[in-house]
Amino acid sequence: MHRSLATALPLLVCLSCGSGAPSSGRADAAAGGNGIGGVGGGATGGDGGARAGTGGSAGGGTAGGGGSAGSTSAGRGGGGATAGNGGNAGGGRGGGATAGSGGSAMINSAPIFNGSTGYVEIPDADVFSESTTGALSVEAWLRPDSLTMPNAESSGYVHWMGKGTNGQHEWVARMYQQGNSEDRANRISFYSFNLTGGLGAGSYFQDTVVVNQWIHYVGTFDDTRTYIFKNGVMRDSDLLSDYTIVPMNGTAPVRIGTRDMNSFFQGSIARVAIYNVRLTEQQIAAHYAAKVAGNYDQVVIAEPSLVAFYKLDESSGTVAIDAKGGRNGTYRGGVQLAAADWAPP
Ligand SMILES: [Ca+2]
Ligand SMILES: [Ca+2]
Repeated sequence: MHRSLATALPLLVCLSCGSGAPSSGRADAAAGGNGIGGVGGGATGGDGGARAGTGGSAGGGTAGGGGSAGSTSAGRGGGGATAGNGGNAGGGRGGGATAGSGGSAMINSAPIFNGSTGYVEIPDADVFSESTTGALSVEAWLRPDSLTMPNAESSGYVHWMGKGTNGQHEWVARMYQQGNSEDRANRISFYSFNLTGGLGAGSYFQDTVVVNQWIHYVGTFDDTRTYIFKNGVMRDSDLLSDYTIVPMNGTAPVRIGTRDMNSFFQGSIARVAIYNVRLTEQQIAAHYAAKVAGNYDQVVIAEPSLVAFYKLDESSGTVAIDAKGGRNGTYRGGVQLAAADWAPP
């Protein structure tokens, strides 16, 4: 079981319904209290915390595959970047590159979210809802800078990306923090909800998380199941029917760095991509390999099912460019642009 809450009211409902649930993957949409967990069955892909983390040190010197230099600060000196469409590169960190429609200059730059106020907001659109086509995939790279982020909610987790507000819940990405009351430290998960919130269906992996190390994440679902992938490998899948989830098209914005201001992510998030299909394991493995090989952006842009692509590599301004669909987002709350280097794990 895997539950959490959305509001005080559903909390009561959820607490009672949790005990009989057979499988893992449930979570409440609301900010309310989280239920008791457990590793639950039903996993297709290696549930539970058994697997070791990727370990290793995130330490310097990992070369960014995408062409800009590997060491952390290379490329930031120049300034004078020219932004494309909406980008507003302004000087500073550009390194002299000329940006295209992505509006940024540093190929591997990524923003740092401060864990308390910073996020990106993208207005609601049909392409962000599973029900538009019957499938949706959400892909991102995340680099947690803490295992005890200061603004957690409920049992001790943060929502680091999602589309959900009160009564308008659709999907969310979550990371549990050290010391959470459900013994789920390091769990990273993805959930699908009914608009009303309450219990959602979801999938997760729970490995050692290394601070400052990048993780490739894909959460995907259709009308039948949720799936989660880490670093190109499927780790878990769960049935929507276990929790009677029927995905719908709500009105909430998509947010990166938070879902609905009840918790905030501390660290960096890069390359958020949304697709109107359920990406296959082969596609996701190919994306991960492309990052290592240095042609990630090209591979993502070439996917016919891509509907939005936020590289989050802007170096100034408040516009988070959508390099695919033109549905630009807005940086809010003091996001530090181009403050991190997006590097493969
Ligand atoms: Ca599961
Ligand atoms: Ca909508």
